[in-house]
Amino acid sequence: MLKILHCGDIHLDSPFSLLDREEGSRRRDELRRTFLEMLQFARREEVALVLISGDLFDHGFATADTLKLLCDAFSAMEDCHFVITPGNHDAAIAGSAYLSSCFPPNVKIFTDETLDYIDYDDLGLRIWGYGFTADRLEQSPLAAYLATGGKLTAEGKTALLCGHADLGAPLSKYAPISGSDLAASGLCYAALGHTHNPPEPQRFGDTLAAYCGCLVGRSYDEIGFGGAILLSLEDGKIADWQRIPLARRQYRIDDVEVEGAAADADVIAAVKDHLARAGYGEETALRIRITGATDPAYTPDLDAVCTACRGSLWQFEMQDHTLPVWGSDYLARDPSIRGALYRTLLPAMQNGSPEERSRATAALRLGLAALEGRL
Ligand SMILES: [Mn+2]
Repeated sequence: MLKILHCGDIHLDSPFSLLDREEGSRRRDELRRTFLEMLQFARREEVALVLISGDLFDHGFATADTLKLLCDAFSAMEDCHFVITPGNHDAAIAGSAYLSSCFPPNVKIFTDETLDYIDYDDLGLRIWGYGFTADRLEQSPLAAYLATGGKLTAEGKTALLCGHADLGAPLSKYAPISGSDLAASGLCYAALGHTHNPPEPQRFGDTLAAYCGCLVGRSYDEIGFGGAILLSLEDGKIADWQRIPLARRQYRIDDVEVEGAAADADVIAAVKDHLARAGYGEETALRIRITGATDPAYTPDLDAVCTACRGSLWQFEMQDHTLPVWGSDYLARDPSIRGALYRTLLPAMQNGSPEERSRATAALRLGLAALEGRL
């Protein structure tokens, strides 16, 4: 059994520019620590090869400390091979660590846009790869190679591809690789990077194409525990693959339905019930979106709900996606100005864009409160 670890989109030394300096520095430390923990995992699993499919760094210029940490860690695993294929956030441009630093001999870096390969005779592997040399790569290196009549399979070797790519997005500026080219390639596995929230791996002919996703989520745009893919090969075929969560923290966005809510107590009860079932703790940054039809006379106080429900969560925020139309037949029939207000705003609340919905919802709540003397 031959084990390969596929990781990417690590974005070491991310600036975390939305956070203050201290928190940004803490998060960069955490990212580096998780990367080292991933290498410890690879060592425990006796992984023979680590594929890093781009965006190891967040930009071309990694700090000297981070580079030293990496090179020391790679050197300490001299029995393990590492392959790095630079992506759009860590392109092999002038001044890049990839061109100037002394990575140890067990690390191979693809620094050219043209598809090329490295043979690992000891492992029976041929690893194909390419690297971004700018912040975009508008042609598919795989398509260009296949167009020359080149073959990717090799007698007696299992052929794998490692690269930062936008699979199935022909107009993408980030190495638009197509499923039909993968199907024609005869590759066993395509280790892809670029998509931080990884979709399910897809099969194209003999090729299993997988995104590893990011190692550690950095915001609500990157959901769940990040990690890597552990691939096991037997007799030149994939015997098993699994996602290994490695991040210590996660971002999550959950919807909680509060149909019929008429007071904060109703919302608090629904959110607490959801949290009790989900079992999140200090490892989770949670955004809850409350949904459903609520009493027209009720305006949720999101701060109050947050304070009541926060518990031990790492971060907690709420968004209101409810519509104040619960039991609103009386408003639909109301001949007074209240009914007119409701009937005017209802189409935008039900069919408008998210902004129109939220504006119409706020207008109805405020309008009803004013008309009913609750302001
Ligand atoms: Mn990335």
